[in-house]
Amino acid sequence: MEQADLLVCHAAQLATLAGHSQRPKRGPELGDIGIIEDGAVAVRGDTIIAVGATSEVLSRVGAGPKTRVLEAGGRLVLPGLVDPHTHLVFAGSREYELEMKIRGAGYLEILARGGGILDTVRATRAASRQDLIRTATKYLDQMLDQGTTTAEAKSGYGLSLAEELKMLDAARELDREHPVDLVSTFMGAHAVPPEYRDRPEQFVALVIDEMLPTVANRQLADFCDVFCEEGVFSVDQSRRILQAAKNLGFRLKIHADEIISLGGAELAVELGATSADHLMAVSDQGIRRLAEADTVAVLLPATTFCLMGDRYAPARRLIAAGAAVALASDFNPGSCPVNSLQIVMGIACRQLKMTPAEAISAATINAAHAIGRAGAVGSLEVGKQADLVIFDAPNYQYLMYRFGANLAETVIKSGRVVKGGTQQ
Ligand code: IZC
Ligand code: ZN
Repeated sequence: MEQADLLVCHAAQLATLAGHSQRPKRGPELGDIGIIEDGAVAVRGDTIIAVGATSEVLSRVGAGPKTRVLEAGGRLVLPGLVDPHTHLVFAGSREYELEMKIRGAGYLEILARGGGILDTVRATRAASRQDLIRTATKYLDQMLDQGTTTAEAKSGYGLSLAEELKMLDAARELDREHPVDLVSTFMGAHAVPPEYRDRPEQFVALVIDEMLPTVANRQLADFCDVFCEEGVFSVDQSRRILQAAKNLGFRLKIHADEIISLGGAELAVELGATSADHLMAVSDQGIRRLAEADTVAVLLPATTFCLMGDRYAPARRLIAAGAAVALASDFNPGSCPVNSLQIVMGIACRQLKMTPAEAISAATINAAHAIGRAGAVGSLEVGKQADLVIFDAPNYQYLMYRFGANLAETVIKSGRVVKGGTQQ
């Protein structure tokens, strides 16, 4: 009998999210999270070797004197949460924007005045790679503490070749050093930097001709993303950048239809993007296209909340149409300083009207699909990476109900207990 190194047992509820490693969940599938009562997970090394009812797992896997046993009685066990959209690496902060927004200033208005993203670009350019790593480590520690075990991280506050490389190098080192696994996205087309203000087409050319090939050569990012938005990058510019990225082997993401309905969702589907993100202003046609495509619709309701918007992404219509919906934090210094997926799921339930089960599917297996990692993470299945969280919640509905509290009690990343682990 195979011996387990780690055994989590007697969970009141264990949600496996199993059966969707090949294709993301859509429609009613989102509501079924594969609950096992009195559930257990057995781990050897960094891999899951058994999942099921505790009695069943104990009959298949040996627990010797060296096996660490965590009793999860009365608690909820989920796969480690996956955050598929963050702007993790940056310097500085923009708390002053809060009062500007309270007084009625819009996000794009602040950016047009040279603030917003461009303020973070100034701070990030002035920071060393080591400064960026130190700051991001603090944010990653907070994320892990709240149950996030895999995250995407975008560049896009450098906006010159050297500065973008500095950000991507920092992300690579963070991926190596920190328990949270990072998937890197190159986002040189996040904003037009001040030195190109009067010649944005030349900046697009710089992204296409210099930045993309260098980032590809150095294998510094899996994905390429563009902020396709009025006053930022047009649909035509976004298409050219993303097509060039695709030709170099990048997988694609788009900041699509966040504030103005430009057709970003349609562009994402046209280019075969892995995800279309935001979608607060997605058109009916965009919803239909997403429903027919493999492109994952990544919704970021904490951003709408922080922007004090009155229009949330149409999650119910997307789910009803058959789109594969995921959730992410959008953690960044401006539009969304929230890095807790527990909070994001809580907002998704209340404002997107997603059910607790749908929110969990969206922040685990579907989120893993949105970053191309569903083969390794996002569900509790034999052979997958042993990333799991024990929540101080008697059932999965309770996790959403206790909005604002951090209920992640024990976090296990690649088979290693990285938080808690005191339940004997
Ligand atoms: O720093 O404002 N929306 N990019 C697009 C952001 C928000 C990040 C920021
Ligand atoms: Zn974003």
